[in-house]
Amino acid sequence: MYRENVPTGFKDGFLWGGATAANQVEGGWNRDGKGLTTAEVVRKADDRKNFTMSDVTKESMAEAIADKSDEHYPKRRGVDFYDHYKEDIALFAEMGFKAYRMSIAWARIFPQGDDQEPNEAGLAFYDRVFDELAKYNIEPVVTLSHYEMPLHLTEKQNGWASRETINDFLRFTKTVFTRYQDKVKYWLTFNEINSTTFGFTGSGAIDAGLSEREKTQIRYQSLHHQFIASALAVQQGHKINPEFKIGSMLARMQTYPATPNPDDVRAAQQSDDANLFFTDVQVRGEYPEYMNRFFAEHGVKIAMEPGDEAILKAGKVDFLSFSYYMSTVTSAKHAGDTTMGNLVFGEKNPYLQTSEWGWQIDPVGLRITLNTFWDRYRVPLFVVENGLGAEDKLTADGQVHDSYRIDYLRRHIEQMKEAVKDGVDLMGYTMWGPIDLISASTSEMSKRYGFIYVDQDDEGNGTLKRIRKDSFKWYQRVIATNGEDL
Ligand code: BGP
Repeated sequence: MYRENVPTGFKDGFLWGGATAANQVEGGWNRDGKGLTTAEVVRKADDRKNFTMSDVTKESMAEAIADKSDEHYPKRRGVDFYDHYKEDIALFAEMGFKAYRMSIAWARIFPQGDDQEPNEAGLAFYDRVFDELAKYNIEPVVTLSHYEMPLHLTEKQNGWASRETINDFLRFTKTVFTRYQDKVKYWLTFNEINSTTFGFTGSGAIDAGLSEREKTQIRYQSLHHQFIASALAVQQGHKINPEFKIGSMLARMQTYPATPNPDDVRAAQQSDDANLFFTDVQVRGEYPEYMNRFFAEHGVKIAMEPGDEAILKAGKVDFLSFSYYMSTVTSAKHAGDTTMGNLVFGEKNPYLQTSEWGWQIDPVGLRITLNTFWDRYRVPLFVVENGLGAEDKLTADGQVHDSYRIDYLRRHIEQMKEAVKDGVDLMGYTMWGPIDLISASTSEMSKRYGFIYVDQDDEGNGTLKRIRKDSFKWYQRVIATNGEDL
């Protein structure tokens, strides 16, 4: 639409805040009737490799179930938000948060996943959290499934590999949509839904020992079930409260060609398609053609039921949210040096620096991504994760001087503002991990993202004391000036 006045900055009511996930902050893994989840049976990795359901076997699961401690499973302890939520929310409020993205642990509400009645103590916990947020006018943004599910559903039906899980999920979503309909307006269905095709713990489908082809098959079938569950949840939610805004959530992988060689450019385009596929389904409401060729070439056959296509069409999301940490590079021959990343490995970009974990820092890529999404989908966008994992050090004066984090966030917010001036409709920004938490990929505590330091080490030793880092004051000012003073 033609307009003479271009936006000059973030809109009024912009949702500034931070994002966490239940299995990375809560702890209290067996309190008040909660069941065990898939995230709580993955052992702490000895190296810094990503975790997947391939790290879980029937034997390791049995071992984990028998182990009633949190010693080898840091996601069972989190940072004890379960007992510290009042203190933590007060700190978020002190920074001026307008929004707090969090997830509900499905197994607090339905401990086994297939229970017919919800666990009242679990529901009551989230009531307390939402009421606390309301005290400070902080809007909750709730992820329904963030990298976990009740473990019993994995034991019984191999998680999302089974179509039956859709019904279990919808019983859960109906319960929480109904219970919290006056307390929560913004919902996300599946965190980083593309993680399922990498076999992450959100899929709950064990694939250890399968061939690559079999893994691909089971992962895309699990994904299809999640697509259907998400589309049905969108419809269910809108019926319960038409004011609900329900979004999708993608781990965005901005990909560049290694050179201007058209073969490399095409390789990068293909890699980008492989990332946009998920939002194509959830925002446009149908499988895109280019995936048919991929499925045929990889021997994947999606078992669809009659009516599935109509469900996807009728369950389009209201907005698109995504995580953005880094960008990556692709070439036709994959000749370059590789580097680590969020979900995927990629080739090195000589123009970019990396985090201590090898993730390539690329603020301009965020502007490119925002423009790509807006151009392709024309729905409001929400950056619900972005941040820098670093090994923060407490200095002798008991402080954390994290100028590197301020620098990372500032540069990304600057580019977000550029995208807003480019005309992108951006709803908000919830950076990842406002309080230090357990890393999703490595289960380390020492990979810290927060404005708030938590005194706990990788082994779980520490007082759990919360300490404001230098970045705390900085973000407070950013929010107070609606992103003008960076
Ligand atoms: C995203 C996940 C988060 C989170 C973040 C940082 O992929 O949605 O749960 O943890 O990445 O990743 P990590 O914890 O591995 O550093």
